[in-house]
Amino acid sequence: VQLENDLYKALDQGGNEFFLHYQPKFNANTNEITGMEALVRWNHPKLGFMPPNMFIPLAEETGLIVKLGEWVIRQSCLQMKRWYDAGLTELVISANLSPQQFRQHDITNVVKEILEETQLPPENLELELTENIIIHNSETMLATMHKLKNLGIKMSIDDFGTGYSSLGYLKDFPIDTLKIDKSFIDDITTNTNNAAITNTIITLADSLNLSVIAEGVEDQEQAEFLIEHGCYLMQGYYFSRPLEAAKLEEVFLKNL
Ligand code: G
Ligand code: G
Ligand code: NA
Ligand code: MN
Repeated sequence: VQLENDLYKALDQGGNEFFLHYQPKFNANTNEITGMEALVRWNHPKLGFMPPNMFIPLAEETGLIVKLGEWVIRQSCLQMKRWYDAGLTELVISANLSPQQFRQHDITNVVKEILEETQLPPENLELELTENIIIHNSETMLATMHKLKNLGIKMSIDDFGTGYSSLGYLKDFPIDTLKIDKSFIDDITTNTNNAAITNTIITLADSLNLSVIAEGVEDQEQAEFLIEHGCYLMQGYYFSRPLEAAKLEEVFLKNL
């Protein structure tokens, strides 16, 4: 309860206890960074650095994720606009959209207003939807996805392969990218089942004309396996951990 109160207070005070780290995404073909995922961190006034696993689930349960998520999208767009203005017009910033956030009635307007306010071109923003959002296929859900997509943003399905979504519906979703869950990538070179699942997702994405990216890539063998099997977009500790903006610029955006 204390933590819940602190979270509420931190959000009420405008969010300056929060900050974002950015984990780059790479194209292993061109060796270029294509964008970055924003990941929220909380510097608690008494407890210090809080890992997201300690407050994201709480934020979800209490509904505070709506306000926190809005803060994340706004900060992501503000940061990406700075990079855009510095000439990095091809990069796409991704923010995670939680199920609660997706279900809030005015999510489309929230995103629309943030885009207008920050002047970030919509195609430079991606929302990562967890597969949980889409397992309960419904008209409302589909309508929300289309409204979001019609803003001109990109959308991906995060942690793909873990959520038992019905593959038959996938073709109806206005999405751009499938993000293969880390759990399959972990032992991709030793576990033939996970290798087969990964290949299936890559093939599926290809036949639906979607992009595919692997998350949680930790070593060269995994990267090589993915390239061999037609997945060139990757994210993971092998390339980079999530970094603060200044560090990301220093290491990966050298031409700034
Ligand atoms: O950032 P990792 O670094 O530790 O994140 C742990 C978990 O918290 C992941 O499941 C990640 O998706 C989630 N997470 C991090 N930032 C956000 C965010 O801004 N919104 C949501 N909904 N989840 C986030
Ligand atoms: O739920 P989501 O897919 O957004 O989770 C992102 C989480 O995964 C963050 O906690 C991020 O720090 C973590 N992560 C990203 N790349 C790797 C990796 O290569 N290995 C491990 N163990 N975690 C990673
Ligand atoms: Na994500
Ligand atoms: Mn994920």
